[in-house]
Amino acid sequence: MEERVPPGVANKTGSPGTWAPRLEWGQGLLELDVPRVMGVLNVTPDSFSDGGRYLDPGHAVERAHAMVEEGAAIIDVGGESTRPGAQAVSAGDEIDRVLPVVKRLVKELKVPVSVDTGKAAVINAVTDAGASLVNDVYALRLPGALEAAAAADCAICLMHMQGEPRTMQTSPHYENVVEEVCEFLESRADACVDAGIPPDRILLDPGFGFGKSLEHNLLLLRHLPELLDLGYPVMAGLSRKSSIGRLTGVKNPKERLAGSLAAASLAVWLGASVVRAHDVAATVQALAVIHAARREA
Ligand code: HH2
Repeated sequence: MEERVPPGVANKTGSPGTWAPRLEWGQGLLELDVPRVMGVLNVTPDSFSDGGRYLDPGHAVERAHAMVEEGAAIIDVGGESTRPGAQAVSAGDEIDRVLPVVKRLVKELKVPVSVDTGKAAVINAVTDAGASLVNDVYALRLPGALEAAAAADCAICLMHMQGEPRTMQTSPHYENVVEEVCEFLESRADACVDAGIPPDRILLDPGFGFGKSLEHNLLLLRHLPELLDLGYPVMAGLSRKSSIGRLTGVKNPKERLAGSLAAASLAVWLGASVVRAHDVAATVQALAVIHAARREA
């Protein structure tokens, strides 16, 4: 495969790469030549930082419009919390939560709509309704998910997670976290390509906080360029997460903005093309500075 290193990020020989990453789906494409922000919209009662705020579809749609105005390039709708210890939700309940919102957003927004799900039935329902991206923390490993995503015309975000949400933070263990995450994501991307999903529809995510200690998260952040070597654009989701809380001593997730901006900025400096964030306006502003500085570099 050609060496796919984004402009401004040093490739293996030390010179800046020229690859212009992009994400495609049936009806569209998102150029990733500038870092993009994916705005988080959780229509759940129990998400770790915004649970309960957007359960009402009207409020959710309003919030999505506000995030687009603030500069979000993608809106990610989630109907099941994946925080450590979260209770599982049936496919039917998840569809009931996300589908009315997705239907409206697809009609009303000019930006692609993503759905944070791993269940085949939900993937079928939301892609039929016009969602452009499936963001799957299970990396399409749940029964029927790979087939459902391949049959739809959507882009895919494949995320690494050790274990499953309820127990993943109990005692995460790796011999070499960077190598293991890269190997896992490469094998899942290969599985997608084998199933007929074109490589330009694939985004990779190391899954910060998903079966990882603080040290694992920091190693993955520092070594993000190794993930870029796989030849796919990378997304990073560190917004308000407990790692930020541990590093800063800030207990309330909503008060972790400064730490989240530092993490998002570092991730983009190290090559991430998309940042998943709750605080869209501030993140867009931070990334504009990082992008300009990286181009100069
Ligand atoms: N993090 C969360 C959820 N989905 N998807 C990707 N690709 N990457 C992430 O880092 C990621 C994700 C957790 O954040 P949030 O959605 O705010 O919380 P909850 O899972 O409690 O709804």
